[in-house]
Amino acid sequence: MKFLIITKQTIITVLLLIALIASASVWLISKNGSLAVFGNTTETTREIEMVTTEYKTTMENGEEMEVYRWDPGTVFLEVGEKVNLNILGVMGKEHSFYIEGTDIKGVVQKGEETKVPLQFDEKGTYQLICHNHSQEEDHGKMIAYIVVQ
Ligand SMILES: [Cu+2]
Repeated sequence: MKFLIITKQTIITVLLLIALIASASVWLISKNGSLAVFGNTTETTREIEMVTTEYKTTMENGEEMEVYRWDPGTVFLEVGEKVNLNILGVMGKEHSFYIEGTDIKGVVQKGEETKVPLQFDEKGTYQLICHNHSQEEDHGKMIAYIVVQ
């Protein structure tokens, strides 16, 4: 008999607990849902891998000719897109570079990767120019083309 009296209160308590857990679950699920939507709209940064390479040849007169290149020589970006240009120094000891028409500059050293964050507001072709290898005696200038479209 004593047990029955307690049961009435227990049922109410259990019902209240169930209601509390249910509403908490609904709140958590909706919260997770909105987080997922937020995650989908977060801007992502695209990674583009680039290396420094070299072409070498021996001319008919026995002279050696070498040129340094950025590889790939052309990269494509969307206006406003966030990109990390990761340049790994493979050939050549050092490449000091700048991107024409911007404040972006840096150095790529052999065996090291240089991360260059990019974001352009205007369409156009921007030249990634190496100071060290853009003289007339370098035969081919070391330039990559960043095409923003
Ligand atoms: Cu260079």
